Amino acid sequence: MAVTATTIPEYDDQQPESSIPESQVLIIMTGGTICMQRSPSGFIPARGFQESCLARVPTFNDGSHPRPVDVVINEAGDRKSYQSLRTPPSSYGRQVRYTVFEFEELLDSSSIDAKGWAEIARTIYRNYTLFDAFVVLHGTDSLAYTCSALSFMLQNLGKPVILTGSQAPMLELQNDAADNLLGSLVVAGHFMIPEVCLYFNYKLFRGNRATKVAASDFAAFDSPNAPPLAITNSMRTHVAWDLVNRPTNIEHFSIQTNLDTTHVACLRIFPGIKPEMLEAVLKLEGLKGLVLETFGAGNAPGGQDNAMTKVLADAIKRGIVIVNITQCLTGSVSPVYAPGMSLTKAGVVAGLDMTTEAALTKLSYLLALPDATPESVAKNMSISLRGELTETSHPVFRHPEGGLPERAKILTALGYAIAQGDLERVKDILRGEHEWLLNEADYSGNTPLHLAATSPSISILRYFLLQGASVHIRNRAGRTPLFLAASAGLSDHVLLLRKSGAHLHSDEQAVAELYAKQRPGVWGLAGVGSKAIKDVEEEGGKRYSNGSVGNGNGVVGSASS
Ligand code: ASN
Repeated sequence: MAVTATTIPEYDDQQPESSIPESQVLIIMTGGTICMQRSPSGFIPARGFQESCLARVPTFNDGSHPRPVDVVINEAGDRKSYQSLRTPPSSYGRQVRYTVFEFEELLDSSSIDAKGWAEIARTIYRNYTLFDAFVVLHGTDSLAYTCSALSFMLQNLGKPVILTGSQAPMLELQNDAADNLLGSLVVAGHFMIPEVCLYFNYKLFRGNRATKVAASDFAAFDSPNAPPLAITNSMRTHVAWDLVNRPTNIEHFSIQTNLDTTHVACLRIFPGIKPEMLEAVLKLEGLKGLVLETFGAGNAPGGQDNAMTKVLADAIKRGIVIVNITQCLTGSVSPVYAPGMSLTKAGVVAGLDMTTEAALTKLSYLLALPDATPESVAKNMSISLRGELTETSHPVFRHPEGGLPERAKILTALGYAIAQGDLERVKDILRGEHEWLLNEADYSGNTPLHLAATSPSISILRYFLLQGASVHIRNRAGRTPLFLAASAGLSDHVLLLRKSGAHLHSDEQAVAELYAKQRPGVWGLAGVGSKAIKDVEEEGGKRYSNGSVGNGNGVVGSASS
């Protein structure tokens, strides 16, 4: 899709670049009320959001005229230079630099479909290594569907993707647009939450748990079966790190774009529904999956001679996957009542506590996977792929607030164990309640993964990656773990990090190129010069036949939640 560039303010090369640490965020504008303006036919999306809505607002523009940023604008990999803006420093001592990339066609979100989701996914994929995080501006009407769809389409996501919108346009006097966008930018630019999230009315929800609950209230979204991942108040943003989902595979970020929404349907059971009605839907040509919204804990009317159950069982025998989710706002389907049990016996899959949006988009995603069979789709519908459902309920440990000295002590002990290459001791320290340590940074902003990047034991590095440690967090000097491993000349460490999706940050490139003159080998593996990621993968594949790495969580730079 083509794009339009914004023009204000001009880059001023006489001004020094800011010395305050900053994160770079790409804002992707798809449309929605947030950018709308009045017209004779009602509110319609308007172009030029950065220029008309952000450049003139001090909280979105510190007036420093930063240099433009490159955005990859198409499948061919063409780059275009965009004016960027910088927020004033946050209370965490960081600035967020961003630019707005507008889709050619801006939509009211009621018109978005799988093609639009694919365009968002592709834009993120093309620009993944150029930015620290992504904010997607979108209408609220179908926002929960887009969040859910993207959460599945973005595979092994290692960076924050935050969707937001507003109930009132940014250019209206009383609006929620400014706070929703600023909150999203701050979260994206400060906290390494590697999930597709929805930020609205000061709350950050897991995208595939969110649902629109109000047509005009500012509190338009909720995630009834999962607490918010973060809440912003007047002091700061509190991140519930123990709830954050992290990929734990040794895999690069990838996307799956061809969701099969044309072969799925959703039907809400109601008292008195005739089995023939259900049968008519299930006999639709090409139908492969149905989300059935049932009563309470998953019950549907049995009908005379269990006619309804028979219709369902016949469809399942024909290879249609039927997923049972509850019409209730909270809770899960479970076969405790006889009607629910008969659905299970007929082969209906329990969608547990998924939202309709998550169930429908997950079904579309799974049906489109290569080699998908009704059995594999049915099996995966009951398994949590991206935190979209609760498989079993187990108590979650929360570390008490305010224990900084204790935290520092544990982190120091961990640091020593890493430096000594003592994997067993590392495991002991991390075991159970100390998982929060993966997010922690020491006084110089080094996370455990930074320390492990130069540890004598590569097993510690692999262990952290498998626990979901983020490869993208930078220390106070702006360095990634990959940079440290390459500086130390540790080729195996570099390869393992690269295999997990690590790349040099654009701010590190110039220095890395200088170092590469002395040590072309290891810096080549780290991504300097002609060494393409593919070559490194192949080399890495020879050394590491299997395994998985997360590129998980933590705080961007050295801010803490
Ligand atoms: N109709 C608008 C949309 O979804 C609603 C909004 O954004 N508040 O695009």
